[in-house]
Amino acid sequence: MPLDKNWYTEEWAGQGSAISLKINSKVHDEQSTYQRIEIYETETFGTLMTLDGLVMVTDRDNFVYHEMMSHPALFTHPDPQRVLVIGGGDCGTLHEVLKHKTVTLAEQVELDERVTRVSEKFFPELCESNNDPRAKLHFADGIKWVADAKPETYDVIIIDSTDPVGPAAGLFSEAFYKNCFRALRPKGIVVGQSESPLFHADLIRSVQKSFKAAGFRDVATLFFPQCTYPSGWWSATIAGKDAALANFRAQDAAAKTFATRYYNRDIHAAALASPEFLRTR
Ligand code: AG3
Repeated sequence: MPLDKNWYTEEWAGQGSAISLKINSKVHDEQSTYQRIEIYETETFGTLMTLDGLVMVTDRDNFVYHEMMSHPALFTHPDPQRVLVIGGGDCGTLHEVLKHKTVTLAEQVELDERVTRVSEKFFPELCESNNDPRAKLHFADGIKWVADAKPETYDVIIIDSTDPVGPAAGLFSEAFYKNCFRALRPKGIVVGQSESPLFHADLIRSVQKSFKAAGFRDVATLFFPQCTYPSGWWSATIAGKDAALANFRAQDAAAKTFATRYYNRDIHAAALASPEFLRTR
């Protein structure tokens, strides 16, 4: 229920809370084969994209999410060359991945081509690297893509999904993580967005358990603020095929050759600290 017609509101079902952003205008509205894609110009958060009424990206705060979905994984792998992004149709994660000079191939597998086309128009800075010769954009089912991938194809797999409902639900399953495990080369790293620590702690625990059950040796959750997502507090769960996650390339992160606005070596270490209610070790 909107506060008034000049506000966009995402109500957080069952949580008695919501996020509202003051809107100047709605600039795009379409029903794609998969979902409703809407774009708004907000008063203070820049452009906003929602999918089926849920906040995906705003200009103002997407950097936190996209940097935390990519740099911790890439600075944990010793030499990330081949990277797969599942989902991520707005291309913000891809853009961060391509900042790493070691990367020779960054494949993105997004189900809904319309999300990418709309993002190219309304979020040009997220799509800036789409023409990088290392980037390959595929529009296909990520679950099937990973199931069909040759064993030991990728160094890093990033699961930049929507909430675990509808077509994205399978991206939170042990069966999918087993296929990720198989598709990763030795020393491979997988990371998936894992929702709000405050609202979805059970989901985070289940994602951690499923990664372990799928064979990953070390699993950890990264925590970071994301003020326009449910509860304003978000997470990504990272797993190492056969490597310990605490040994990230801290020196390289400290001496990184590209700009970030949130991620740095100390943020990386701090993000790995677990709240008491989610401690696993
Ligand atoms: N990833 C979406 C996270 C889920 C947000 N959930 C919500 N608003 N209820 C977004 C893709 C960004 N590349």
